[in-house]
Amino acid sequence: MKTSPSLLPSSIPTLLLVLSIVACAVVFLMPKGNRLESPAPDAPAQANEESPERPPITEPNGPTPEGMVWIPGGTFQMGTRDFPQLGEPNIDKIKPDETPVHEVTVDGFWMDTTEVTNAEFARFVDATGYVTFAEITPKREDFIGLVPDIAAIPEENLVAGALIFNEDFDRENFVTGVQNWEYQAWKYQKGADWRHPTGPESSIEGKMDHPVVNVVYKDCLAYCKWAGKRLPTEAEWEYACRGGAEQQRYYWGEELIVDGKYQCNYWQGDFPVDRQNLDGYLDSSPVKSFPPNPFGLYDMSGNVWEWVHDYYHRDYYTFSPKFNPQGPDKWFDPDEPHVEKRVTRGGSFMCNTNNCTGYRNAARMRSDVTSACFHTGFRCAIDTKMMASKP
Ligand SMILES: [Ca+2]
Ligand SMILES: [Ca+2]
Repeated sequence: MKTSPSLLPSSIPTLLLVLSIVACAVVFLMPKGNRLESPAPDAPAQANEESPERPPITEPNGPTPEGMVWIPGGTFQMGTRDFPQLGEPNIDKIKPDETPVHEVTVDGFWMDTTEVTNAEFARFVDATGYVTFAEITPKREDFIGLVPDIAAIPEENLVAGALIFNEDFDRENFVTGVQNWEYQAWKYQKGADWRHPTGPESSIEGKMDHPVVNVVYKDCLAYCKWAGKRLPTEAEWEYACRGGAEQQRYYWGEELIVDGKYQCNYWQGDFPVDRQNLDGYLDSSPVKSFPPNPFGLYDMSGNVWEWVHDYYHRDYYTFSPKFNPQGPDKWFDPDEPHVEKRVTRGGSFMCNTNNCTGYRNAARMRSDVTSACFHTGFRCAIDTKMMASKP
């Protein structure tokens, strides 16, 4: 395989759709709810709501909720300073959006010790009757502006589903070194949703302690509201992930494998042709299958990507406020400027050393807010203001 670009397949559906139509092949569809019409320009720095002069909150103002851990506030270096100089090899596949490294202070908060599991999500659905985005059949009008002629979309392709790995991708004609080459190994799977991670024939039976997947951003918000929690900001997420270790590659150290032991669930072998199962899991693993970080958080690296609060903006680190940054006011991904994107963090069982390396502490991902993917879930946070307002 040729050298790969650093683009990552987390915002796949739009491109799959367009490529498919251009190729007059099978059309993969992904509904696009609430898509905005115009791309977001570079966002200006937003004003801090709070003075950066006061010290961060380090003490909790209530008992630690079940299944969570208190993350004492503090200051850290967000991003990476390891972006290679011109001519140096980019072994870690670091992207420019991880730079510049900058000082950030966050207040203390509670964070879920694990990704939200199928069992937890099932309790939410049972209690509320909530229907996730991937379970809703898209309408033809959802694709206005995304395809040249929405009338040309075959009726049979307007189906609910999610994005999964395509085990049967075309190995003979597979090419790397072109933009978004990874998409060749993905497909839109009819009938894939949180109860059916890889399609209607699959199920979560026996996987209730695995992270829920195939949830989009607004599904996470609905769960959070029900649980009395919220999504962590990107800064909170990275601060919590690092576990107090400054500018370390991984929260356990600098080497991916320690004493022959795998530290997180990722993909071994060259993506996508060589799918080895050396860490014990080809896809998701039960939460807590790998050692926690110093804060007691599990699977911050690997297993499934985790939605966070912030819009994705490639250059956010150049204008991010120092104190409790909440993300930019608008998204900005120059590769797909019309697609509304939020950040996902931590990598997944699909990440590997030759492509994604999303399991690094500093790695960022841009994700289409309406992409349900079989490698993406979330975890929640509670801050001291929320705790103070609890009855
Ligand atoms: Ca694995
Ligand atoms: Ca994870």
